[in-house]
Amino acid sequence: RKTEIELRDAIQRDVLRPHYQPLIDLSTGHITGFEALVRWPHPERGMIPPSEFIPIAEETGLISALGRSMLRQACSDAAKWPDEVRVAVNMSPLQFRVGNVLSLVMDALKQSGLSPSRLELEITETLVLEKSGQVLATLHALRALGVRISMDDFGTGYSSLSYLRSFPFDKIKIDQSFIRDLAANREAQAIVRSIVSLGKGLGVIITAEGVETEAELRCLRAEGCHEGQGYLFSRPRPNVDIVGLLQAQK
Ligand code: G
Ligand code: G
Ligand code: MN
Ligand code: NA
Repeated sequence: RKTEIELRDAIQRDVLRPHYQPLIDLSTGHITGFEALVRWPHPERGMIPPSEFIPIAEETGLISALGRSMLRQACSDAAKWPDEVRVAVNMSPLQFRVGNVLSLVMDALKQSGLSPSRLELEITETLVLEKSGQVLATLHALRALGVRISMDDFGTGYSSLSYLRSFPFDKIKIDQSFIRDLAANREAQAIVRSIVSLGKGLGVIITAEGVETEAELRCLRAEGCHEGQGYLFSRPRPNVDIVGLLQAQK
């Protein structure tokens, strides 16, 4: 396939770049960190979004090289941000199956000089549902280093609350489908309310994804949701814009 060949070439030439979307503390309005989201600047097709090539990268195994590159870039970019600002990196379940995630992370931290406590790894339910002893051991080892582990896209897929007992997450990110129409939709409100209460009980930070309107923000604040992310605050931006974004909030 043409896209696969071009993607392989783009990874080899190291042209994929993370863009960064801020995570906002909803009680103070301050930026606590940024999620790294991969972008592919293509000479003819413009900026290609990850939805168009992450699935191909996963099918072809290119996700290992892509993931390693994103982790390295995100850590070295974040190492130059102010000390209290964290970076969140998405990890494909395939990376856990194929490579040694622990040494990958340790290498990226060492090369960049980033403190482990400033790195968050976003994983999905699929990974935890595999209930692999090896995966669980890796997650515990990462956490022992001081790296934080977030459950991404919570509420989609085959959610089972039992995995929240088998692994201690630091953060749960509510999928954006629950945030749509939050202001007008009582069912969505009830779901968000119960996830926030679950988070309080477990001592886990709750982040709402895909916050687009002031009305959604008001609802999330009313429910006591800790953190928000979405176009209302900012679209994902290249690293050159990040220092300016942080200055502007002061
Ligand atoms: O930026 P956008 O909303 O288009 O991202 C789409 C999807 O791509 C999201 O589900 C996100 O988790 C995923 N994604 C973005 N960057 C990365 C990455 O570096 N690695 C992996 N595995 N997934 C990513
Ligand atoms: O990793 P994850 O699957 O959660 O990726 C987040 C995705 O959601 C990224 O592709 C990002 O560009 C996208 N996104 C971020 N904020 C918003 C938003 O406010 N609205 C919508 N529709 N998408 C968003
Ligand atoms: Mn994510
Ligand atoms: Na998500």
